[in-house]
Amino acid sequence: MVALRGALIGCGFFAVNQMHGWRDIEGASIVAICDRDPERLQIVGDQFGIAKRYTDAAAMFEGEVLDFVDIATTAPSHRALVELAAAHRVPAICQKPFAPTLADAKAMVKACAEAGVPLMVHENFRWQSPIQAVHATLDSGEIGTPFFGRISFRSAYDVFSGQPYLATGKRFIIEDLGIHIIDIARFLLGDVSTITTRTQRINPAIAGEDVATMLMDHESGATSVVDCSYASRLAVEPFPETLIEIDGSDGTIRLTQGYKLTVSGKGGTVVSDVSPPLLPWASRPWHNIQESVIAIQKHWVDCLAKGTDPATSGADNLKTFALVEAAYAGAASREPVHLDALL
Ligand code: NAD
Ligand code: 89Y
Repeated sequence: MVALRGALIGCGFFAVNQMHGWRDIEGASIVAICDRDPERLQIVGDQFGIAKRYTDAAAMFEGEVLDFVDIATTAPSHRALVELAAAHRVPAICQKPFAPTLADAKAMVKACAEAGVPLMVHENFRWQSPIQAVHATLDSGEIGTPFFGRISFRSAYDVFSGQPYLATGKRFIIEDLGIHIIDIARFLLGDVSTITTRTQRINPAIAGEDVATMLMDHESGATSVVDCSYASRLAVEPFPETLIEIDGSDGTIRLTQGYKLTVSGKGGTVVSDVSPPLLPWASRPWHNIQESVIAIQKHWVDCLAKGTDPATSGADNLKTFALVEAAYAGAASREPVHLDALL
């Protein structure tokens, strides 16, 4: 197979995982990188042996023939970079959060649709193997029709040392982390019609909310609670595990700390270990997230080869992103927010 020629923009903290992923994937390779910070460009270029280096994304699109671009910058630059890719008719992957506002995200989806190029949001948490195992169990029909879910991420892990910008934004946990947990709720229980949200800030050293509790009505009739915290000191730090409870008409699913999956269903109770593999370049506790990076990258390569829409296409991710906007609006008003008004 001829490898797809990709370029990566943004050589920061998380991009290193994406570069490791691309190095291990058959069918695609990164031929050029870009960062406006020459120091980051050099570090990542040297680490992964990439000779073609640019400090300006426009110059890179002019200078390279690309099959796709992987945008790993933070949200403020996403719209301009996706629109640049669309203008050059280059398929694009864009890191989460998709954009600073829903209006930006909608414009990005439109630009790529009009250019006829695929757009995928790097919404990788649903690709974690424990989450895939929960999804497969639901698909099997073992617990019947789900009517309740709790998707929970509670931790006190210091995310600010690696990502200092997380401490300074007016918005924090819903936009940064809750977005993944909301997306998992959509992945498992379907699209959402209404969300009710409460937020708190417990850590006085940061600007945004570090606790969020959301109650969601799914179009399927199921109800879910999505709860996120970076202010919860537990006996054993669970970062970055998402814990899941789903109750269905014929049984229950529990994904508990330590990647233990308990399914009590039509065939009795089965307990299994759904720990993610520790890839050679990965490090605990991030290995769960790191493995999902490769999974979503493989999915992108498959989709480009087959001409199919990625599961977390830009259009799909508007529904996750709208929930983020709705959560902030509802936290401010203390009223439920209907999603159809936003989409
Ligand atoms: P970072 O600040 O460490 O890195 C971003 C890099 O992009 C910087 O080196 C910066 O110089 C560069 N950059 C910014 N604008 C640019 C532009 N216009 N052109 C070229 N380079 C530009 O940020 P990070 O922590 O690596 O986060 C990047 C993104 O990844 C964020 O959106 C974050 O939310 C996301 N992230 C995702 C996951 C996940 O699991 N999906 C985990 C962590 C972070
Ligand atoms: O930025 C966040 C993400 O996407 O996953 C975990 C994280 O790095 C910190 O909350």
